[in-house]
Amino acid sequence: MNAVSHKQLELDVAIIGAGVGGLYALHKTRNVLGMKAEAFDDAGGVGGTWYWNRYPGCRVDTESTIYTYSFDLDMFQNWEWSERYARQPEVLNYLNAVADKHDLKRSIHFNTRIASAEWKEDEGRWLLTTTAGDTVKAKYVIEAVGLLSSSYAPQFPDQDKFKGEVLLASKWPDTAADLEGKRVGVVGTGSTGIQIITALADKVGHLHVLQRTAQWVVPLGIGPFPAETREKIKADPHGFRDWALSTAAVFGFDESTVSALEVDNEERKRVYEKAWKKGNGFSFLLETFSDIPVTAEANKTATDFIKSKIDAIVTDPEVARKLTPRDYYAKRPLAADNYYETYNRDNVTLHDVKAEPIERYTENGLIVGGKELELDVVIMATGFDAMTGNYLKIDTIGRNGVRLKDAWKNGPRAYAGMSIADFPNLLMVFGPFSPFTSQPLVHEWQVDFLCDLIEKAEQGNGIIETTREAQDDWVRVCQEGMAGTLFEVTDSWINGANIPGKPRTSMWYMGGMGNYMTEMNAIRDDNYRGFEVR
Ligand code: N01
Repeated sequence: MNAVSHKQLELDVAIIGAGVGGLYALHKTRNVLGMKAEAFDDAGGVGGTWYWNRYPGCRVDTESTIYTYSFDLDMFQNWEWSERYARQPEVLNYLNAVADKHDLKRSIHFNTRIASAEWKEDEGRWLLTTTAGDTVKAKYVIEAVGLLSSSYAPQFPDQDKFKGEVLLASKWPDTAADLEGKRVGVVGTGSTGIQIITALADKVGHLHVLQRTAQWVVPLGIGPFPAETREKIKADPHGFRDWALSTAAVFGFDESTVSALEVDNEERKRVYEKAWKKGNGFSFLLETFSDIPVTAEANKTATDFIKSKIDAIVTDPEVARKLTPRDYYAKRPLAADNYYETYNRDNVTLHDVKAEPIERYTENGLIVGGKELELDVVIMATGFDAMTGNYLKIDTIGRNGVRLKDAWKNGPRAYAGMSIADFPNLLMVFGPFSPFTSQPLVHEWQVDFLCDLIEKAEQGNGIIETTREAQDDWVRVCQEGMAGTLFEVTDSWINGANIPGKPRTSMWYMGGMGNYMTEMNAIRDDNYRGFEVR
């Protein structure tokens, strides 16, 4: 749809974002509820994070069987994923196929950024304004703006002097130069960085990894799509979906209920070896033992095991030392095949940029620890202003002139990950204080819940609010849940510590999806307790 065709558009539902959550929200509100719904996205196509993240090696690290919608039963049962962990082009292809099959694209305004949103109390409508100055009035706004979508790209001084290319992984350009044979620097060793590093090592001339903080990495277990899971889904799609949602992290396995400390060394080693062989970061963290993210003692059993793998795999002891983290294993768990093996290659050099910082660009590369590192390309894999970044980019003004950026100045506040006090009819898919899980099935679940709220509101005056008390209670429960984990004390995007100046705070419901659904179903049964639907 044309970016400027919506001057003074009037809608029932405006959806911001055409990624996984936004596409389903559009399908549900327009095709199922029959409302006048349209979506808006900055990108030139559907896919959200999968539209932008086209860097080499990009793929899901949730099994493809779980990284899917379930609402289209035929696609859920029969979509032929080629690999256990789908690559980015395949995920994007799938999302395009969903959008095409359900005729969604005609209702999406691409290349359109919503700059501001203002609640008009007297009209009971939101007034959205695009960066081009077009306006949209909508009764309900569903923000599906992405948890990990607002790129964080620190700039080193003198970038303009550099004659080579600087590429941002999360906004990878189609026009990116061929990297074959080049001297490439990768800044960042999170999920993005490790995928790039393992994908590029045997293609580039020399790879310089600029690592500030080492992370615990386990294998991913790349391989063909597991036929037995396909059969399971075909036989009982709803049963499979409901089981996946009943787990804590929605990663396609049941979390362990056994403490790492209640078994002996031999059994622990057996469990960790099995998980290492199978692959998958979330599985290693949560399917092995129940308390790795909870107590320092249990955590140490996991990190001791991974350290033993680093020492066994990496031939240069000094490189192995640099690759060994000092933190708990309590960030978003990382997984990539042959990650540590990569550092045995002659054309890969690891730089510890905490000890020897990146100072500035030169014409020919970067000054790192006082010395010039000659580079043709620098890849920034420096992460995201997670969870709150994209909400705060929209200047959002709620009831009585309350600005979202003020309401959230000490960290976000929200009810059930879906609604914010003082911002009526502004609904979020996977907003702050949502469960800490994989996303597509959870997005679907939340969109269904939001649509139940909308249907109920449509029988009345069309207003959905959240009470401040309910929001405060929810935030308190989430903060208490986070305080019981090592995620709280380990710097990462999960608690906002990765962004300079961002309030470091809990932003998650840590009780797991199963408990979240139980709680939300009880809220629904209790006449949508905490929501005021009028
Ligand atoms: O970002 P990150 P990401 N100088 O924040 C470093 C999802 N995802 O894009 O740790 C030097 O994890 C920073 O160093 P430090 C997934 O949920 C999923 O990799 O702050 N370095 C860190 O090493 C994931 O968790 C998939 O010291 C700097 C890195 O940049 C989330 O997205 C794939 C720096 C950022 O790591 C985010 O992952 C990709 C600086 N000035 C992403 N600033 C899959 O499904 C930052 N860093 C597999």
